[in-house]
Amino acid sequence: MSNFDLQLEHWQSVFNKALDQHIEFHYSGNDSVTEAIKYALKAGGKRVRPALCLMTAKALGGDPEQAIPAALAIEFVHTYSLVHDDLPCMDNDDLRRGKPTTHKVYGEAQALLAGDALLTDAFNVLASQSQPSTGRMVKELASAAGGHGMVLGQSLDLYWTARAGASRLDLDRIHTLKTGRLLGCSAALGALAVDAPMSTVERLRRFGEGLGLAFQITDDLLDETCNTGKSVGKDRESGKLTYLAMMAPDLARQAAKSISSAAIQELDGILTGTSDLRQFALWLLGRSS
Ligand code: GRG
Repeated sequence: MSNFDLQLEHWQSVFNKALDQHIEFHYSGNDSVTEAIKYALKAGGKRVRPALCLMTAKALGGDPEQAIPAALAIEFVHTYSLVHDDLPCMDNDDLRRGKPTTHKVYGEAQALLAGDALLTDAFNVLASQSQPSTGRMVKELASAAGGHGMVLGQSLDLYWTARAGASRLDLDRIHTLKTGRLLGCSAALGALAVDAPMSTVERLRRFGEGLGLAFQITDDLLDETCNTGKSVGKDRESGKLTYLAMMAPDLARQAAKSISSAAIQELDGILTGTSDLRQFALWLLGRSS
């Protein structure tokens, strides 16, 4: 296990502890929607976005505890997006993280509601803090997740499924919106939580967005293996516009590398201690699950 794996495990465990506490306090009921919310939140994700958020707060010399509400809010939005993405009206997936998807266990209606609740509760968690940057953080998350961000990316992705004529620009736009915006937001919220100046927040947002795009290309490469916890090769079979539909695996790997290098350059010149973030970028690129 590398030093960085240990670092990541540390942030995952900090986050999972905070999540358990939040669940105990806010989702203690056992009604269907609450059970569906807990199932989706605890199904065992990599916690990449909260880890990036907490790591960013630390890299800027701040107290990562201050970024916990932001990390929770981001993971809530991410979890809602996966629950909705798996529904029959979207990707119609039976498996997520190697387990039955939320709608397979709780039914479509409760899964839809669980996603709605997670999205709304994310903003409750963020807005319940009283930091100078609270309003800015709410806006940052809304803009990354909403109709000019992840939702638009998802809509374009559905539009281009099984349809000819998309360009590389279309592909990059879809994934910058769908995956990049939330990773960019994770780094930006980590910076805002420790009151970093706007120029730093913007650089970190661009860093995260680049990582998101590289992450998606890696995800497409992994879709062809059996490691993702989703049905193998499903994206290609369903006519999804993937990087591998547009280029050979070697070229896709090269593209991910150069996008990731450009993202890492965003870190140059901002404060100190950004090496964990650099390692994070390299880890994302080389991940195998
Ligand atoms: C339904 C509005 C709406 C959006 C859905 C995130 C998303 C948009 C769809 C999920 C499908 C997908 C492959 C998205 C690309 C981003 C991605 C690789 C998500 C999976 O993220 P991981 O690997 O998941 O961080 P874990 O399970 O580790 O949390």
